[in-house]
Amino acid sequence: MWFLVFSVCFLSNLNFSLGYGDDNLPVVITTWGSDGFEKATKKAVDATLLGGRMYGLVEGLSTCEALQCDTTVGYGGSPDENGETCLDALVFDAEGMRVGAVANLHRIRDAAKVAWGVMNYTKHTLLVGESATQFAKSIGFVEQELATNETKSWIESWKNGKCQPNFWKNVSPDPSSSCGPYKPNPSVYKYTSVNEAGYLVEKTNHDTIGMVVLDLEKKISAGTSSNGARFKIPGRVGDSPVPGAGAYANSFGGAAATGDGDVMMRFLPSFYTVSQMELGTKPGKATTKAIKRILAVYPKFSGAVVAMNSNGNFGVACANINKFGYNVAYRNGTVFTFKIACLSQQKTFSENLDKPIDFA
Ligand code: SD4
Repeated sequence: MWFLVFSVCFLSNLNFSLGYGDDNLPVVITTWGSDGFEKATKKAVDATLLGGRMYGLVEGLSTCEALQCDTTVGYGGSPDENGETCLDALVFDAEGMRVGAVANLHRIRDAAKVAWGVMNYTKHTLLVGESATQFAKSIGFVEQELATNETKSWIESWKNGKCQPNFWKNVSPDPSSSCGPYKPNPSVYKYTSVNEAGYLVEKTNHDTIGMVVLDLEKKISAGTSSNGARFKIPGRVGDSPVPGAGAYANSFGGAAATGDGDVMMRFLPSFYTVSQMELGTKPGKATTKAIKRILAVYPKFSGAVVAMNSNGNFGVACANINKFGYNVAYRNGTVFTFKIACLSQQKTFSENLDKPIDFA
């Protein structure tokens, strides 16, 4: 039976229904198909059984942070230009639309738990930067260095490689071949109509666990944890901690995103996906529509959205990633990892697809 489940999903990669009764709840879906992400997915199911959907979500996200999933969640990964790792996280409970988030969090490892702290101990939604660190300390989190020796070596080789890649444009010296400091070019307005996706998302630089949890009562939580984009300009915040961009949930469904967050936060793909599901669109179609809206403006955009509705049907769509992995776990503890082909207008990716995507 599970083989059947796997095959159906792999071939269609658009929508999938559990085909199981409520005995399989809770169900959790997460982004990215490697080991740490799988462990986080399983942990989320187990913890949801113990303590409910928010506990499950936070334990799942925290598992990835502690394991430094692919070095791209949690401490040590994705240093900014100064070599510092800063964290973004969001937790979202559809019940009561309760949200907590932290962005550009310095020197605290437990971003998801601090985000939950924002939800539980304040009337705010999002705290940022050094002030978020002060908040975290005030509720008992320990301040510590997030950079590792590996982080330091990445920054050294980045500097030795003329600071490539980086996120500057319309500045001098030419950011595509030189390090800063940079100065703005005159006549900058002449250049600003060019739409460029910031970076290509792949295994070595993707950064986010996005998660949707459906609990025993078919209530939904969703969230993210990320160390952002590697070599970002200090102060940069991605889509992950932004409600509606990184994740979103309501009584109809939940969605979470990963990819080029500088572009994604302009489209609120998680909100859009959930809104589509609310209108009756199946999760796979809803995610595909969300991704296509971005591709229509940024054809080179790399990213993905995972979604689940309150019936436990799930769907995933992605763009310009060479086979996107995601995980689904059920109450019995089994984690299924799927790899799907992505929408793409770049031939190099279409050549590697398992099956042509239906763009209709
Ligand atoms: C960000 N969306 O900070 C995150 C990074 C990511 O796959 O998910 N990359 O832009």
